[in-house]
Amino acid sequence: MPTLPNLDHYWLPFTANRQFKSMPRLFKSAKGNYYTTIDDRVLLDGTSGLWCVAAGHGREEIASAVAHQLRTLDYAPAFQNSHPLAFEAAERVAGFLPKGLDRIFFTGSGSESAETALKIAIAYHRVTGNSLRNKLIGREKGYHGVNFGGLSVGGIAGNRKAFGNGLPGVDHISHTLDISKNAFTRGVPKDGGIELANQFEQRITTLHDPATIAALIVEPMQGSAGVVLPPAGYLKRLREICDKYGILLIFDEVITGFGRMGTRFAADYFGVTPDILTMAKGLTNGAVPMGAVAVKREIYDAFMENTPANAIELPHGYTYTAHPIGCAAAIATLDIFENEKLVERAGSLSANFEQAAHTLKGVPFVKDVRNIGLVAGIELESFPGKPGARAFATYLKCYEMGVLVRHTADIIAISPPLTIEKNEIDRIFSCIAEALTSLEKEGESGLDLTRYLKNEQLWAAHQHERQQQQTALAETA
Ligand code: PXG
Repeated sequence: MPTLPNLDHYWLPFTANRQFKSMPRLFKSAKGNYYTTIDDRVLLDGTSGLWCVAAGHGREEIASAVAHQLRTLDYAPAFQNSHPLAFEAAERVAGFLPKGLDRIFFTGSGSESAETALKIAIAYHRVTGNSLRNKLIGREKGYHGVNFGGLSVGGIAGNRKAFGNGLPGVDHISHTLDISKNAFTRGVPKDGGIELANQFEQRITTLHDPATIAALIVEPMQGSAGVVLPPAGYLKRLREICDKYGILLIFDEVITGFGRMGTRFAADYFGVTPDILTMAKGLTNGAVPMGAVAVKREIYDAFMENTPANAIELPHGYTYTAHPIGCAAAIATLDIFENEKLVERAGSLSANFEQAAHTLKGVPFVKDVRNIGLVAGIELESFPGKPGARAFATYLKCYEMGVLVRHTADIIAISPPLTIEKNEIDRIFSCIAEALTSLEKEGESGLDLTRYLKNEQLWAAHQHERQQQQTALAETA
């Protein structure tokens, strides 16, 4: 039996800690499209970690670039000093982005990228003489990380309600999910996009003075809320409305960036260029915590032109902005994307992926399948009175069968590494089908957590016992 670490001290994020510690699911290594757990289960990674390991796990190129950088320059002060890789990484990221978005601010995560983008938007209007423009608009079901700005413009009630009021001067527009009309649509829904986007204009003109709105922030495809797609024409129309009223459009591409849609960014997929674009995750293949915010050159120039010489143009930044290790990892990641044509690979696999995802139509409990690029959301009917339980049991069953899937509420989200093979795509969806079919047979007893991961439950009990003995020994000593 593998020995467990002491589970007492680590407080896990977005996790039912007591439940987890009664059934710990610990990974010890990863290579290519697979994880290995501490009891040697091999799991096909259907989720790219948390949507971040786009180029597959254990990439030597990244490991050696990072190791070399650590030995050469482990850290350089980020304020008033820098290091050459920061500039090289920014140039490379700019070269990967849609034309025009070529001034790059580095952060340490997606959440920091969201805060940075919102702050730049407000500060931009101030620096150009429009200090009244300081309201922010987000969307229902939006996820922009967990810091107060992102939380405020975000639209997932469960993430917001524990944390008070958030920022003032924030409003939200509707999400675009309508299962009653669009269930099992392949790719983006065809209808309704313009009407939905027009609600934005209606909201800002009826409830606000549009001249007080600094920015609208949207995920082109909502990831965390369970894969919510924009209907055709929706994002283009948002762009037009923003232009009409002088509002900055921010795309949060933390999930959709780096090939996930089969294009470099969702901006490329939809042919809509935002004024500001946030990223993280795939930027370093998940290997080093790092994010970035790209802004249009005009925005950067406005700060340079409207601030006194020798003054700090943007009083914002982090100790770990453009960290040398992050920059080394980002450059190595972009090299892999280029050398292996990963974006093109994702694009050409998308049709197979869509086909495989939609084989779930007709499988027990499946009420919608949504897909785009290498992303699929499978929405399940909730078990009456136990929201989320069915998707959680599906995740545990798939884990037992050797496939890692993500669950949020009663939605399963699939987002494999872009290095996934066709047979592996088929395996992910057939595993989900098998899990759901057996859950149907088992009825409510299938949701009983004591049925799952017996090995893990045994360790947890064992570890608990050991700790109790140690505490008793310490007390008698
Ligand atoms: N914006 C978007 C669009 C995201 O998806 C963040 C910001 C925040 O990034 P950081 O690096 O601060 O976590 C995210 C993160 C999931 C899941 O399974 C999604 C995220 C993170 C963890 C899990 O849906 N998205």
